[in-house]
Amino acid sequence: MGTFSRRQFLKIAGAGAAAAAVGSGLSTRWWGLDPDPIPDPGTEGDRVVPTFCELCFWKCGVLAHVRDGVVTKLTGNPDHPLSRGRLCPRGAGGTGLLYDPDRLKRPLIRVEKRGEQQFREATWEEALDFTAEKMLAVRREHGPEALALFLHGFGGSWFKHLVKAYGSLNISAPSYAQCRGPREVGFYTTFGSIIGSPERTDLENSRCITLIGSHLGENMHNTQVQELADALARGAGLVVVDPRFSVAASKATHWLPIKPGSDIALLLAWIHVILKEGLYDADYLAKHAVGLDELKKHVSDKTPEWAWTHTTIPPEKIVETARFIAGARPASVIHPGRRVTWYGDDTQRARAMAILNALLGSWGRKGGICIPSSMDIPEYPYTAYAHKPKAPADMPKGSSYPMADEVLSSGVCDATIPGTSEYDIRAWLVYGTNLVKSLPSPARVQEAIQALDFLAVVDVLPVEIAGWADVVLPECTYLERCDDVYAATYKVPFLAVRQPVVEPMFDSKPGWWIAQEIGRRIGLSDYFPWKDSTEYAMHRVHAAGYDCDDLRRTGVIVGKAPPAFEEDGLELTFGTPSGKIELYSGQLRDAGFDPLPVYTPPEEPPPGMFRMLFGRAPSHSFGRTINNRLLCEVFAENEVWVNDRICAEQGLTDGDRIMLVNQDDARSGPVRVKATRRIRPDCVYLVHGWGTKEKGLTHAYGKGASDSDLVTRFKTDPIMGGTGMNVNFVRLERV
Ligand SMILES: Nc1nc2c(c(=O)[nH]1)N[C@H]1C(S)=C(S)[C@@H](COP(=O)(O)OP(=O)(O)OC[C@H]3O[C@@H](n4cnc5c(=O)[nH]c(N)nc54)[C@H](O)[C@@H]3O)O[C@H]1N2
Ligand SMILES: Nc1nc2c(c(=O)[nH]1)N[C@H]1C(S)=C(S)[C@@H](COP(=O)(O)OP(=O)(O)OC[C@H]3O[C@@H](n4cnc5c(=O)[nH]c(N)nc54)[C@H](O)[C@@H]3O)O[C@H]1N2
Ligand code: SF4
Ligand SMILES: [Mo]
Repeated sequence: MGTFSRRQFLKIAGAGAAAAAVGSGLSTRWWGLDPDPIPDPGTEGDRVVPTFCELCFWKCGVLAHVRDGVVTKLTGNPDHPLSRGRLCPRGAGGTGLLYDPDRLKRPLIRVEKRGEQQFREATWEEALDFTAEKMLAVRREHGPEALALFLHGFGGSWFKHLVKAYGSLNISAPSYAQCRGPREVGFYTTFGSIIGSPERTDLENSRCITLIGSHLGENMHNTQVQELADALARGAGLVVVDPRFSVAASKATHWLPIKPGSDIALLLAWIHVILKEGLYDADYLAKHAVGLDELKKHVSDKTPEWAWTHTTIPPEKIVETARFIAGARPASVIHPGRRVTWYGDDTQRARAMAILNALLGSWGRKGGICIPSSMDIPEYPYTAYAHKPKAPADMPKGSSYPMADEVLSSGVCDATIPGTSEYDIRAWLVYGTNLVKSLPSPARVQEAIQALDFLAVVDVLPVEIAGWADVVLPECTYLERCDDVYAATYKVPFLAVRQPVVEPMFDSKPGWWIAQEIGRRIGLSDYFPWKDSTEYAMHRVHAAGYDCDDLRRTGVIVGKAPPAFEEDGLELTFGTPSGKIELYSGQLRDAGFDPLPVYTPPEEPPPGMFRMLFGRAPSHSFGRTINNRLLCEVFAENEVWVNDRICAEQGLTDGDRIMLVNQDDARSGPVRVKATRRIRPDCVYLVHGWGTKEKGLTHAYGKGASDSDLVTRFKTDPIMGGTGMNVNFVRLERV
């Protein structure tokens, strides 16, 4: 095993005919996006099952309507604090996943036939025995820590449990080191708490909202978008800092088209103005913060004129926006962002944003950042994990990222390449994460995969990572299963339940069952005493003293919220070493890092090249929806945004097909040009997730370009190991 041709598209001997896409067409009507006069089925006679969404990780409450065994529409649960009666387009289009004819239908085992590799369908019995046998072999030969679990999504908890019981701590999600990790560390070192998910911003009460690249409105996290819309309707100010005229920018009071990678310079200049003009919340800082003098000294020369040379934003605009932002304090919030892995100095950018929030007095204040709470739901009682596991292998030899507070997926991937880390990872279990597209440096990911003894993938679709697997275990979708209960940490604490709306289609199975069956086969039955996931979840609900029937009927129980703001009588506390907000971070200093954020200009694009930026589209989640036929009716494929002046210079017109070729000669597939004034001339922009080479995704195949293929370089954040991925440059080549 481990030869070069490990990879093969999912070639299924004698694959059955595609199932009819029942339900498609019907649902589009319900989000008001389909102009065709489809007969309205109404709602009378529908069975309505409350559950929660898995089209992204916001976990909105859903009411699923079922008629004649078919899910006809998905609407937002009005009682659920995250959906408030609404879903985003992706959530409403969830039936496009349920009824996707390309879904994984049966377990698959890779076979090598006369030198040719392909998959054959297998029974669950066979696939699970095979998985168990491989996991036992890895443990016997290399120790349990040689198995790594990668995961994303709520259903991953069953596998986390399995792998902990097995004895490995190599459990990681790209949603940390490739997404929100630097933000958590930046805020943690300042306030002693992370931001977490759902974000604890109180946009609905804000009088001024500042978005540093977080493109709410395209980043479609439902509640935040609703709150942003409400705040704007009430007349709140909006400052958007983005090299691209985003949807949010189109609603903004001030749009600052910043030069990519120079945000720390802008933030330091804003801090400079706010300190110099005494616009900060002096009482709040006197009571809660340390390090103001050091901060004042640090930014004394970070004038708007200085920042202008780096950001290209005129000094008078920097002064005007600093006053605008400070004028609304404390109900003025610098949104912490979410995917902040941009340039490798991301923790420091997050620190600068945290410090600015502190100057505004917005942490723990209405319209700023709330102090969330959650309901106390006891664990299901099971045997304690027996092993004394080895520390994760995610830190490459000779380096350490001391402030990382979760395991780094990129680090575990690297540790799979022999000799890179303290010990080698030999097997991967991959749940709901498409590592080929979400980890940087595709070549390095391939090298790691080639070195594996065993790769098992649990997914719903034949995505890239499944094509590399030795065994593919088809999970049923979120509409066909019960998972654990969700006790959210939010402004209002709540408890939500995911319950099956229809029976699993094909021969797919829920993750809890797959994990339990593997557990039984590798001698971990004691860790899986529950009858099924419903019994598991309801045991917890019952133990917490809540009414299970009530929860199952309504889908959500909203708890009583303790005060979330200082104005409501909350006594603010901070989990930092000093017990105060640390404007100056002794913790970072002691670890050998800058105690106050320092700006270092990013590398310039080489002549004729443009910085490649990427982000989201409202109606898609990464690559997980590109095959969703309903959502593709709204947004069919990505385009590359190119400044219209550049287009004119290069003789390109809107709609031309080009290739993007990066600094290492990596190429995208052909993609249409969107010639626009809505982006700076020094960068181009793609919506992430497109450009699949998976033929099994029959609808998405060949559509759009993949940013992931072009992220051959990244810059690692020295503080916590996040991988800054906005550091690649592309040139435009005509097809
Ligand atoms: N519809 C939809 N919504 C989603 C998701 C989805 O897939 N689809 N995914 C969810 C997830 S997991 C995440 S992490 C979030 C990500 O969403 P966000 O955290 O909001 O955004 P990013 O992807 O980090 O950044 C994209 C924006 O940053 C701008 N940008 C790029 N470089 C710079 C720069 O140097 N400076 C500044 N100021 N701006 C810059 C880009 O032009 C773009 O508008 O979205 C979430 N919401
Ligand atoms: N180049 C580049 N890299 C990125 C990003 C980027 O914008 N560009 N974004 C980064 C960010 S913000 C994040 S959060 C990560 C996310 O990256 P990933 O963790 O890879 O998440 P997704 O892309 O959503 O992949 C989800 C996988 O889950 C599968 N899936 C969907 N539903 C289910 C289910 O119910 N059960 C199971 N078992 N599988 C399911 C889908 O088919 C898909 O294969 O990627 C990061 N990496
Ligand atoms: S934001 Fe949209 S996709 Fe995400 S959970 Fe909510 S409805 Fe689903
Ligand atoms: Mo993310």
